[in-house]
Amino acid sequence: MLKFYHAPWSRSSSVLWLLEELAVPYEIELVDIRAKDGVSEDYRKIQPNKKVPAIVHDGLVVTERAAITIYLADRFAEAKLAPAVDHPDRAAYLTSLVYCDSVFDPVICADVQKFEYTSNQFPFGTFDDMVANVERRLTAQPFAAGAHFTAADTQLASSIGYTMNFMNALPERPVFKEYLARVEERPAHRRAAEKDMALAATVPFFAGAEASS
Ligand SMILES: N[C@@H](CCC(=O)N[C@@H](CS)C(=O)NCC(=O)O)C(=O)O
Repeated sequence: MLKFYHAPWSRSSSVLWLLEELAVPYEIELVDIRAKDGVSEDYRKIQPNKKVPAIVHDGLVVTERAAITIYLADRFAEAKLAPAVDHPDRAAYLTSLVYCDSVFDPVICADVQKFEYTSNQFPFGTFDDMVANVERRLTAQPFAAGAHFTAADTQLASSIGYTMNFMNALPERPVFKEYLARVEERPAHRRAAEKDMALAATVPFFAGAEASS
């Protein structure tokens, strides 16, 4: 059984969506990343920085969201969520997928933390360049890798949705909203969102927030 280390409403939620898209059996191991005393030290033997997501599949540990997404979509290739290695869409697929965690995510974090920097000081470049790039790509094509939904969309759409709708960190653009509308109507997305909502209700941090609101 594939074991999935997850925290609801976090970066691992895109992997939950992907698992629902792949329709493979999996078992969730909740990691309480919002625990008052921090994540249990035991978890470090799975994920060296004690972060989610992580998976264990056939006795192999995979960490880092981009690696997990690539691994799962390739291992469960029958779901057709990863262009084959010799398919022309593979280039845009890998580029978009890795971009989410190597550029999009750090750029947003730097902006939220009000870092002042120039593009050549960090490998991820500037906020304006990132927003312009994502906007340009989604104007040119309906999905992250081209004409078809792929595993790269579980990451890109999760990143856009969370940072634009919940963090208000990404500027609202019609093309981002249209893209989210396209992908979020997928049954697997709805199933994952419902599962995440139910899981969040079991997390003391969110239960406490509800009680005090
Ligand atoms: N580089 C990691 C980052 C994952 C990450 O930042 N996860 C956050 C959740 S959104 C986390 O586990 N935070 C808990 C902590 O830092 O203690 C990846 O891509 O998988």
